[in-house]
Amino acid sequence: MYQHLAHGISLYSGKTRAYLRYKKIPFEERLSSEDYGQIQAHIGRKIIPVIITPEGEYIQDTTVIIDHLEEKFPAPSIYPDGPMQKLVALLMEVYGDEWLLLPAMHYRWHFKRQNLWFVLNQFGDVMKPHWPAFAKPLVAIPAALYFGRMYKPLMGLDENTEPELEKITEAFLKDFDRHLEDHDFLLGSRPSIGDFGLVAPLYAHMAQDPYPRQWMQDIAPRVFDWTRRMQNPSGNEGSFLPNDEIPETLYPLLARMFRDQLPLLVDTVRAVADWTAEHPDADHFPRTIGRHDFTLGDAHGNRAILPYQQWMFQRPLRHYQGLSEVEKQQIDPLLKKLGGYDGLQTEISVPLDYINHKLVVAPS
Ligand SMILES: N[C@@H](CCC(=O)N[C@@H](CS)C(=O)NCC(=O)O)C(=O)O
Repeated sequence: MYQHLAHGISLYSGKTRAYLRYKKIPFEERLSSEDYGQIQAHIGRKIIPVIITPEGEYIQDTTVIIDHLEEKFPAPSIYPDGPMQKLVALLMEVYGDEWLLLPAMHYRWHFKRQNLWFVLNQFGDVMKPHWPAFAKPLVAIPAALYFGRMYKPLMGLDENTEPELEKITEAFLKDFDRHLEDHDFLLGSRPSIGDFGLVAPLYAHMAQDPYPRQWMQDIAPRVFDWTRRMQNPSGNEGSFLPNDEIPETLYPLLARMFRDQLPLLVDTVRAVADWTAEHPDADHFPRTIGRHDFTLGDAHGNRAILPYQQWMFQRPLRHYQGLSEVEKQQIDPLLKKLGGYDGLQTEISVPLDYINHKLVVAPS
């Protein structure tokens, strides 16, 4: 039996929970202050979700957890065999994990009047699960004050960028909803790593917190249903589309990722190389390494640079750059049309690895 140290209110927990259920891997989910103590001791910081394997190993980071379990439970794989579908799935994982985090934080914390009571109760349940219900929200106030403020400067959200983020998120939800008219998941009737990446922000927070939940049900009811399908798989999931097909209804999602997120990922690669040259003695990367400017629709913002995002970006990049010339000839016209071609030529001069829960320069 695997232990899933996770919680319903936690965005990334929704990714691993959906995966564990889809793969029918026996697990127990729990989270208490004692668990957090163990997480601190084994991982070095209080972060969820964490998996404890039947052998007692602690694993953190949803991507590391999933890839560890994919080796043990290979079928049905969540990585498509088709090179194009695999690229799209890996790109959508990065988009869900690292970009849709912005709307997830915004739609939780900016709409406090509608969300705060729900969030305080959930946070209180994590922090003091055995306290009486009336007292739980009180204990959560300091944490809510912290999370409710820290994300804005980190993610470059302010009165200029927030309205643009809302427009972009609405367009994304409507496009994804349109796609789900014809398909159960991104690439057919079987979920891929891309679906698991997207469901992290789209379940908790977007399809659970009162304000975005109602909004999603109104403007993108199929996306709402998909979040439920992802969290409660029927067990009958089928297959990826034949012939490595990428449905045209995914083009707007990819184009949006290439326009909004890809420039930031490319600039993060540059910043990681610069930082490494400036800190030759550092044995691992801090969470942030300075700040960079970005564009969101018609607005300009400034946000923290997260080297972790390079590590995630390396996954689609390595896959794409490892393809044969023949495979690339099939893929490149679409990448050019949607605006992703140049970004995917990025050369990583300082590859990163995630070792002992720390980001380090990959050993050569
Ligand atoms: N990239 C990580 C992100 C995990 C993460 O940020 N988890 C949140 C809860 S949803 C957390 O515990 N944050 C506390 C922290 O980062 O210190 C993953 O995929 O596991």
